Amino acid sequence: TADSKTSLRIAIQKSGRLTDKTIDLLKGIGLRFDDYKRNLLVKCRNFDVELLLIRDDDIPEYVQDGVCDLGFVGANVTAETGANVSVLRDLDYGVCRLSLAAPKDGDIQTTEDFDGKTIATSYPKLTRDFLDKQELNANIVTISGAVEVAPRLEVADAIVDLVSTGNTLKANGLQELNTILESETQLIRTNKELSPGKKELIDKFLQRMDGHQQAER
Ligand code: PRT
Ligand code: ZN
Repeated sequence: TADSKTSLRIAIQKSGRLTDKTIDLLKGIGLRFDDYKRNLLVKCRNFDVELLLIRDDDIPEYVQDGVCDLGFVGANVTAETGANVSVLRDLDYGVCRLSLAAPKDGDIQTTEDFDGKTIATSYPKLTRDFLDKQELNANIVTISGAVEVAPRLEVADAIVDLVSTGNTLKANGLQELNTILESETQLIRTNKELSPGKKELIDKFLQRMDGHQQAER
């Protein structure tokens, strides 16, 4: 059928923290492609796969809409977009947490102290969900980067941001008070109905991934 000729389209981050590890993983399971740094859409030479290299923020929706069949993206991004996708595998890289933090020695020392305060974040949806669950009334200021300087600029009283080592918080005089979400890179799949050919390709792809991960242990 025409469908079985269609290759599997996989979204990965074009340039960022997840890019090298995702490329390494794909090479590790035997996929061969060249020139992935210069092209947006890269065909695999030995497997019915093409890679779409895009910003990580766009990956969950592209997979939701079926523009891509699979995607490698942080659980934090999928959760924030609220995209309707399935998680096929949790992977062991890109591990971090989304946390509430406030100036050390300031007037915010516990979660309750956030009531009536202003929080800067790039994760307004997850922050709102958390505040609602805790029945806290805080204002959210959405900013796209350099969130950790917002308290010093007096743009906000506190922040919600990703943390891995904690060094960035420390360097900005902030202390972590609550974890909102634990995150890692995930392999996600579209919930759109796929052709039998594509389903077969996904099964093959997963077999390779699982074999690779067992071999690594
Ligand atoms: O351009 P594009 O939109 O694709 O990339 P991006 O700039 O949005 O994302 P990028 O490449 O920075 O991160 C991609 C993904 O890596 C995130 O969505 C997370 O899933 C994961 N990840 C893991 C992290 C971190 N660890 C992390 N530490 N993403 C960001 N950080 C930042 C954090 O925002 C803070 O500024 O690192 C700083 C904190 O690090 P520590 O080690 O000092 O605590
Ligand atoms: Zn991004």
